[in-house]
Amino acid sequence: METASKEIIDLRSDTVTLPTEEMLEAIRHAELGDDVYREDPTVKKLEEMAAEKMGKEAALLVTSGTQANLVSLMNNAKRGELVFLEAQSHIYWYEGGGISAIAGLLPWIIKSHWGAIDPKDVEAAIRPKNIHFPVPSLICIENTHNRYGGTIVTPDQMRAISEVAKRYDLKFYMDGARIFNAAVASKVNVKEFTKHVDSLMFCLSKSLSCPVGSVVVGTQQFIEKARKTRKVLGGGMRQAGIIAAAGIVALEKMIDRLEEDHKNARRLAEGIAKINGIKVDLDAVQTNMVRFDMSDLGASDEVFVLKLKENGVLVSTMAKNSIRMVTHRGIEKVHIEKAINAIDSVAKELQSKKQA
Ligand code: TLP
Repeated sequence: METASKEIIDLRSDTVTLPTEEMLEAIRHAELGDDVYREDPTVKKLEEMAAEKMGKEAALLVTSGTQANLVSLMNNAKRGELVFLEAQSHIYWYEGGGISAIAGLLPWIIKSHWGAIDPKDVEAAIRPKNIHFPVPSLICIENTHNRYGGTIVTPDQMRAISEVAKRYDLKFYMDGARIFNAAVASKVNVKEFTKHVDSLMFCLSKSLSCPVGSVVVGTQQFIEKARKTRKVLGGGMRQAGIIAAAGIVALEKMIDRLEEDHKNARRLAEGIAKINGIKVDLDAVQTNMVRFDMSDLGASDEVFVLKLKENGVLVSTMAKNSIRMVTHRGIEKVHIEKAINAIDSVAKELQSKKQA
């Protein structure tokens, strides 16, 4: 199965991937039950597989990455407590402020280099125990880091952060929406990353091609509590095996192929790096995303996105003059070449207007 339209090259996100034929087959034949009663064998199987893969005791299927983060925040900290977050993190930017509105937590943001917060900055942000200060309880990281363009927080960097967490008795959580991209690109087992955190989530519905779902992973006790929190948030699902069935195929078959997406992202980045008016930091292209600056073209990012769309290529904006492209299973070599050509012709058109 391919992306929704054959004419359009959709580089907006890896969330646009459609399920594989094998997933659809698995969904069709999944053994089902009521998962709120814990009677769905397919969900149980996925959760066991996920826990095992991540080297943790237990896992819980949830509806989305946003719900996974919310459940985990609510589980890891009490209302009014302080959570250390990377300043460009998805939780802080793109989850509708749920961290405060629903979880009642106080985000304390820490700037970073390419998404990897410096443990010294976390340490400096921890204030002494004092009646005036909110109680710090949690450090969150994101891996790979979305707004930095899919950059990897390395296992070494994670270990250093975990040491601060342990020293100050804080929990350590990872939004690992794309942690398999990090593992495949680093050529290490995903456990090299996950062993440093107490809990994490990863998404099935992004580069792994599933239609729906994310998974929260942690200790048995954490997941028991998460099950209740998920129910409170309206995320208790009944015959959720139809979602889990695709997730099982994803864990079995869709991880190794991520390398292809990474190669395509690299090819795309190298191709557009040669285009006049486009600035791309090739060192930041570490997984399946390419982020570039087009401020020299003399047009707004909105105009650029629209012009590209007219040329059959969909991309998204991340910030003023900053464009993101994400490679995924629906994108092949031939699409990469077409996308580079489309970007080249839009850049030329905008530059000739700028000079006129
Ligand atoms: N990211 C989406 C958009 O929301 C920006 C995308 O297209 O990349 N954590 C990270 C790191 C994410 O990138 C996302 C989704 C989520 C959490 C939330 O997942 P969903 O969309 O399933 O709620």
